[in-house]
Amino acid sequence: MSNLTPHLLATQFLELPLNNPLMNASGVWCSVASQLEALTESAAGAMVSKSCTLQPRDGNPEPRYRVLDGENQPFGSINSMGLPNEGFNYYLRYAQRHDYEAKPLFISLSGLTLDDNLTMVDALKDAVLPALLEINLSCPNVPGKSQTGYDFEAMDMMLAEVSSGYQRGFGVKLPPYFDMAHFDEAAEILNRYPLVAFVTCINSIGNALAIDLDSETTLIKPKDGFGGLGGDFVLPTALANVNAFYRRCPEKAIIGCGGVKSGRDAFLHILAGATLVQIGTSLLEEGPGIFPRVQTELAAIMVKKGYQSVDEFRGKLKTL
Ligand code: RRO
Repeated sequence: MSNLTPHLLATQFLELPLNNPLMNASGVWCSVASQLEALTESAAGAMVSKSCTLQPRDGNPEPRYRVLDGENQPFGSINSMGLPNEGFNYYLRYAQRHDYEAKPLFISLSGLTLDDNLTMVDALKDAVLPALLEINLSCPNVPGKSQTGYDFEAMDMMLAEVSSGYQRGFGVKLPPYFDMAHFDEAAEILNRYPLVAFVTCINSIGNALAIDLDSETTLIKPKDGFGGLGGDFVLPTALANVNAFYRRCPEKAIIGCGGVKSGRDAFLHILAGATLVQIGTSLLEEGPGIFPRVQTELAAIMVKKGYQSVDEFRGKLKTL
């Protein structure tokens, strides 16, 4: 990395100073303490833990993640992990010993019920930590459960209850939306809640089906092969959602997630309005060494274009 890079990429998220705008996507490299420690040591500017439930979960049967390797097809992944995690207390204990000087930590909660979320929110509040709370409204892979982000009434109630329980700023992880009326309605609900300080767009595109031509078989086992899509397939959908909520929620910060494997992709997310940019599939495939690579690529693009800070071009997307 050039000496210029840290200066060029330094930014702020909700007034927290960051060395750079890159972080992991929840679910990738963040399920156990050794992975969280590796992220702390990495060049990422921030980090988030695996979405957790009140009790530990094994998740769905394997194979439950497959990379789509980019040979004869776009690069990406399909997963139906089914929320495997060590349980809320494990991540709370990690959050109590995290080095916040090194980088901010987000804790992602994905309770199976509203009550479970409220129990975890209460405990996190009582712990009085500098960790940032994110509520995952968009896990696509728990059999029999639909995504809260696709049920606007349930989403409204979740935000009302978490706001009154937590009484501090927090964020939500949204599923992708595909209809202008849904962008409008979701944003209108989010804007009712001033404590919703940030919005992460997008979770994986839910319930895709990847098939192996030779064996005529699904690539993953759970849910007859249906799973969340990540990687190249989702970048344009992610950019649309980042930009849609950036335009509609001017008081909130946007975290971009989806299809980032290069400095170019990170630049596009920031141009669309993202303050932080998450890396999922590519981090899983490449490991935490991806952070300095993408930073170097992003800085090179900025130098070429004459930008001296990411704040200069955030949200400055031009239209025809
Ligand atoms: O664990 C998962 O199956 C999972 C979750 Br919680 C999520 O939010 N997004 C995803 O693609 N997989």
